[in-house]
Amino acid sequence: MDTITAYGLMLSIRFFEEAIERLFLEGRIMGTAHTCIGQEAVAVGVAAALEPRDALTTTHRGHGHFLARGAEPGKALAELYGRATGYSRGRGGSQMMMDPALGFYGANGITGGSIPFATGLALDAQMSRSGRVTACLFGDGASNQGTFHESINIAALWRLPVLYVVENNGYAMSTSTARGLADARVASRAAAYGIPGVTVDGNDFGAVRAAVAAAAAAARDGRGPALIECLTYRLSGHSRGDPRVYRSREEEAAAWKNDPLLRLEQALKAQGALDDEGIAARRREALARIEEAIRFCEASPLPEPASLRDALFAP
Ligand SMILES: Cc1ncc(C[n+]2csc(CCOP(=O)(O)OP(=O)(O)O)c2C)c(N)n1
Ligand SMILES: [Mg+2]
Repeated sequence: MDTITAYGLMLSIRFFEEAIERLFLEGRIMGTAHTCIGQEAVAVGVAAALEPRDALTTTHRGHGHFLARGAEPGKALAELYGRATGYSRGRGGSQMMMDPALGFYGANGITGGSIPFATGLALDAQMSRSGRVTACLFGDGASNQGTFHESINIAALWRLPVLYVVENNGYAMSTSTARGLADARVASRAAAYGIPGVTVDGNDFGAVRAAVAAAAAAARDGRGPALIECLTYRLSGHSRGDPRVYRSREEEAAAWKNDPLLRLEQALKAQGALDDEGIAARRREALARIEEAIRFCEASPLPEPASLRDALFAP
C-alpha cells in the first residue's frame, strides 16, 4: 500500500468516525460506539503491513481496523444503523462487525477477549501450515487482563505466528495509563516471555507499518510472536456522551497538534507527493465516500422480523 492510498484510508476512517458522532447527536443511530479519532495511523499501518491471507482481530474500538482492512464504509455503517445490509445483517452493531472473507475476525465487547481468540487463530495457522499471520489489536487497558499474559505465554512457548499490537492511547475509560500501568511501557512486558517487544510512534503511519512488517516476516518464518506497542492518543471521548472530566482541554489541544492525519499531510507535502490542492481533493473524495455510505444506510431496509431467528447458533 503506497502512502497516498494510506492517507485516503486514514481520511475515510476519520470522516466515518466523525459522522458516527454526529449521527448519534441527531438521533439517527442508537446505542453507543467507541470511535478511534486520533488512532488512524495504527489501523492503516497494521493493515498495510499484512497480506490478504492474514488475519486481524480487534476490540470495542474497531471501526478503523475494519475499514483499513478493506471493509465497505456503507456496509459497516449499516451495522450501526441496524439495517439488513450491514456486515452482520444489522444484528451486531458497532462492536460485532466481522467479515472472514477479509480475514477480519471481528471485535469483542470483553476487554482483552480478542487476545486468546487471536492466539487460537495463530495455532490454527501453525497446525495447518497456512503461512497466515494473525495481528491482534487491543488497548493498554486490555494489557492488564489475565488473557494478555496467558495468551502471550503460550504463543511464545509454541512460537505461534501472532503479533500482539497494543494501541496505547493513554486511557482505559477514565483511567490514565499513569494510574493504571505499573510500568508505563507495555512493550517491556515482552521480556517476561522472551519475545521481541518494541515501542513505536503510533501516530506515524510509516513507523507502524515498518514495525508490523518486520514482526510479520519473522512470525511467518517460524520465529514466533512479537509485542508491538503503538503510542497514540484517543482524541475522541471513550464512547458516546463522555464528558472527558478526567483530562484537561489543554492536554487535548496539545494532542491535536500531534494528529496523525496532520502529521501525514505534512510529510506528504514535504516529500512533494501532494500539494494543498491535492490534499483538499483527497479530503473531498473521502468525505463524499462517507456521505454516500450514509445515503446507502438510510435507503437500506431494517431486517425482516421473520428473519429474527436466522443465523443463530441455538435457534
Ligand atoms: C472484562 C471487561 N471489563 C471491563 C469492561 C468495561 N470496559 C469497556 S472498554 C474499557 C477500557 C478498555 O481500555 P483499553 O483496553 O485501553 O482500550 P481503549 O478503550 O482505550 O481503546 C473497559 C474497562 C469490559 N468491557 N470488559
Ligand atoms: Mg486505552
